[in-house]
Amino acid sequence: MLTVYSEKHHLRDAQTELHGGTFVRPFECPERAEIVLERVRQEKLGEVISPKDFGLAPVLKVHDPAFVSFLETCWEDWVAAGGEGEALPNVWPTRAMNAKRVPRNIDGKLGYYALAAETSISAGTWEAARAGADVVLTAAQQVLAGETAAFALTRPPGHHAAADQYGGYCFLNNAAIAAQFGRDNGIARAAVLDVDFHHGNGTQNIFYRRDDVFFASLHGDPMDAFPHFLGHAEELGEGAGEGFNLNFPLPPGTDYPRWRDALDEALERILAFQPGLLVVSLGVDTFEDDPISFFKLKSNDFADYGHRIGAAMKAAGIPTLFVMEGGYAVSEIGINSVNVLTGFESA
Ligand code: Q9C
Ligand code: ZN
Repeated sequence: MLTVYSEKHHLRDAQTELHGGTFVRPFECPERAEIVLERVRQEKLGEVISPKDFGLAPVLKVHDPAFVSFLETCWEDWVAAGGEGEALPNVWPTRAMNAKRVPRNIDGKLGYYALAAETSISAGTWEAARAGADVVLTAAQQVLAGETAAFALTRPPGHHAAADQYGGYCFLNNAAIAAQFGRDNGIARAAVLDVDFHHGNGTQNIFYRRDDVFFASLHGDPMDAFPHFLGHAEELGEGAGEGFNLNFPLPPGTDYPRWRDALDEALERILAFQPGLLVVSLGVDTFEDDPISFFKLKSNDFADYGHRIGAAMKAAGIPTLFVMEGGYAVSEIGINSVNVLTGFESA
């Protein structure tokens, strides 16, 4: 399997995350991608190539232009306004405010566009996120040109980012950008399977009213887990999109047999949809030792579920694009994510 990778992810190297009432070095750190790359090479997964520049057009098919401009200039606006640490929101347009305008002031803008407070915006964040979108688009193009599968080894992750919101370590929704790119390049129906521990609220929201992109997610029940306000089982899609959204919220302590049953059901529903492309939001924070999550998957389980995805997609001739999302047990992130890919290859 081909891997696409850009060194530019190093530009996303924030120093502060609000966690447990203190500032910590972010869980979503540059070593994550370095360790995955090392494992890709060690396991001889396949060639590793650099991304092409796709410009912003495919990003703007998914994201709001004013939101993208905000991300582009946020850091310099923050510094110009006297910010000393990294840019963080501190006020939100809550249910009681019914906001209709995007404020001019940077604190107002941060609150308007942020969905959570843990994720700081730092120098280089925009450039890294942009390069990450190019990584995913380059991998998507390979799959559309006939590759059975490809791996977009990208960070920062994307699945929490909505059309005009960032947070949960995510800025641009890489999986959604790829699915949309497929739609715009000859694929009538695309599916996104989100196996990250957290619900892919951004991806769900982007496609919620559409019947051309099916979204399925297995995740920690939002009653107990971030992002807390989306990802319930009764969210089935709206309007034309009704029936094209599928959530499996799972309780604390969920082990592999239970998780696998949900995966099998999701795969069945995806096959029934007959997509021309599958995008897998590949977070490995379902691992038993993940520091911020509560599922109990072991390293071997990742190979098993990779095999299941491979068996299902290969039998149906559906090309598959893996997009890196979360996973914060850094020392095991390479083993776990590459196990999914070699499991897929072995099917
Ligand atoms: N104090 C992804 O896996 N905070 N994002 C959770 C920890 C946010 C995870 C609470 C977690 C975001 C892509
Ligand atoms: Zn996650």
